[in-house]
Amino acid sequence: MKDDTEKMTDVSRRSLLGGSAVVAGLGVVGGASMLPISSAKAASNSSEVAPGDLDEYYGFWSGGQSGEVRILGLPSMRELMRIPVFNRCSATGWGQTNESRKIITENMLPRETEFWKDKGGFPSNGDTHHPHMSFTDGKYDGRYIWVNDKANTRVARIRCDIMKVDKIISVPNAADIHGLRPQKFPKTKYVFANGEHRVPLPNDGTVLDDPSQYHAVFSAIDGEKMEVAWQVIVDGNLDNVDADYQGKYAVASCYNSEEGVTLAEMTENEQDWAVVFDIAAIEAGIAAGDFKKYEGDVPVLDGRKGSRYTRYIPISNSPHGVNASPDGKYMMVNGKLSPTVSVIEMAKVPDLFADKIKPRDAIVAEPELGLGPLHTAFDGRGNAYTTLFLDSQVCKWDIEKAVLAYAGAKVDPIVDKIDVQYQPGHNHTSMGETREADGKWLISLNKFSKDRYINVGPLKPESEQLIDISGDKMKIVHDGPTFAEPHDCIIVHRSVVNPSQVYERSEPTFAALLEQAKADGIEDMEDADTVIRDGNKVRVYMYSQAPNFSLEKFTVKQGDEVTVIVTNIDDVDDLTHGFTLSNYGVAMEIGPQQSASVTFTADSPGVHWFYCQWFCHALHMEMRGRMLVEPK
Ligand code: CUK
Ligand code: CUA
Repeated sequence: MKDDTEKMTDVSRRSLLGGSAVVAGLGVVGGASMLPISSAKAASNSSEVAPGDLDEYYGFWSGGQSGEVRILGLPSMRELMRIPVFNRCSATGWGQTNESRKIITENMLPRETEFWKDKGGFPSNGDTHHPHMSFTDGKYDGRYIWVNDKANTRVARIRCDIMKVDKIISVPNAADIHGLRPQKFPKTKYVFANGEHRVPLPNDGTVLDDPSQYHAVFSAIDGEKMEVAWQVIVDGNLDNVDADYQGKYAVASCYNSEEGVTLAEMTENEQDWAVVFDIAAIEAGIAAGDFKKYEGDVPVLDGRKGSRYTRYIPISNSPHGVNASPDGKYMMVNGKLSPTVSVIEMAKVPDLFADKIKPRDAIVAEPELGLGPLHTAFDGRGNAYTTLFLDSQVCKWDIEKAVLAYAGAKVDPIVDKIDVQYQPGHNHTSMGETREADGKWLISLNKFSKDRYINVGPLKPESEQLIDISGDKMKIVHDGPTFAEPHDCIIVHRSVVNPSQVYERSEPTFAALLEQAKADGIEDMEDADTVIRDGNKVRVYMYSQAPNFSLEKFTVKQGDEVTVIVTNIDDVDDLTHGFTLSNYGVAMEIGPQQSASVTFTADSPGVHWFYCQWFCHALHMEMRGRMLVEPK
């Protein structure tokens, strides 16, 4: 590996030395208009955000196997918030409150509901990889962020006004959602989701160890309704995906064209492929009834080779990331085991579907960048930035030069390389997956931190590095450790996102609670200090206002099913209260103007203090009360 690294550095040095000759030569070949706009002004960003100053960008980070999504501020790289998604959160009660449990369980498939019935009701882990925001006209519109769960084949939606999940759906027929991207144009209608692993269809035990009967399934989710709109069976498997800037196509990578089940089988072929989906053809196919149904009442079309819904473009060798350039012209398919990135020209795709060109003719560039290209980001000035996993580098390259070189011109598209510490997976530029790519910041999400931080034991953090890309040369300006394991992120200008300070009382996620209160005769939760008994069901209504709960105590009987409903009537920003019930494993967040509830069985008799766990007032320690449980 060391030899390779040294070799690559040499190559990159040579390319850089040849840089001026390349530009001179290019003038002859392509004409002056082909020259990249130079950013030689040596612009430089400041990554310093002084205490009290605010960041310019929001970063939305997936949390990998932690199951969450995190919000960072950029360029300071301060972690601002964690959004529990597929995980169970001790701080906020996500996964425990009735409101979150409803969101988590309401769209489970019947077989899952059955499976999880005696196991807590739902899985409490997840594996988030790809958080992506909703688009309008190729730009972020600040409404939603969708994210996949590879571990349990789900997709969640985060509402950006409250920065909480409002929908989670299970995807039938597919296995293990990995790649995920929303449509960019005209407005996100579909969220495309790749079922990475091949399984039998239906996967009910009738087929087991016969991989020839396994399938990978591509899904289009209606992002507004949060329902699977349609699915397509493909050959091979599905890794990453991106949508074009016209709303017409999606492109997914496949690293297992072999349809193997062992490592040796999956890596056997020199070439795999990218599969292109024609959205209009698929919608026409559904209208014409050309589909079958399996689980979940979803039309499933056959998009295997020879179908009119798809085209397969051969790509060497086990490709991974798929990234649309912000001008909408190209789709980059990153080689992984091949040192190349294959550039699909989207304008050629209609000819591909019309069979006027061969699949490989849609490729207009294939620069050799270094070892292990995984993902590519863009600066909006014609440059691409590709992570090289094996070389532990980011390679900056000129897209148009790569196109010229592929056509035979003697030009070197490589502009710059920088070492990152170590083994980068995803990278992302500020606004870089939108038409408004602004070329200021690049983040490299590195899988290994090794010696970069003081030792914390055998489990090391991952490492993320902030790179200034405003000048000709890339410059690392910040290292940050991170817990398992952000795969991907987006960097969104703060002007796009405008979250609330307090909850609206009309908030839909607790509307059902207010209905129940009304039925219990409580018109206004702001006056609630009521205990309703309904057989062995007890509903305890109280409000919180720093530093008080409206009930100093309440009494229930051992064995009662108790629901505690707390409304935070403070309407000051940042005045969150909590409700923790000692020795019952109960805790939840109640944000300003929020109502929240939790249900448990009072099977432990005696005196149990409840207290507020968000430090809210000088008398926060005194903000508590007693649950008295009478023994049977
Ligand atoms: S994947 Cu992890 S580095 Cu899940 Cu987008 Cu490429
Ligand atoms: Cu309310 Cu602490």
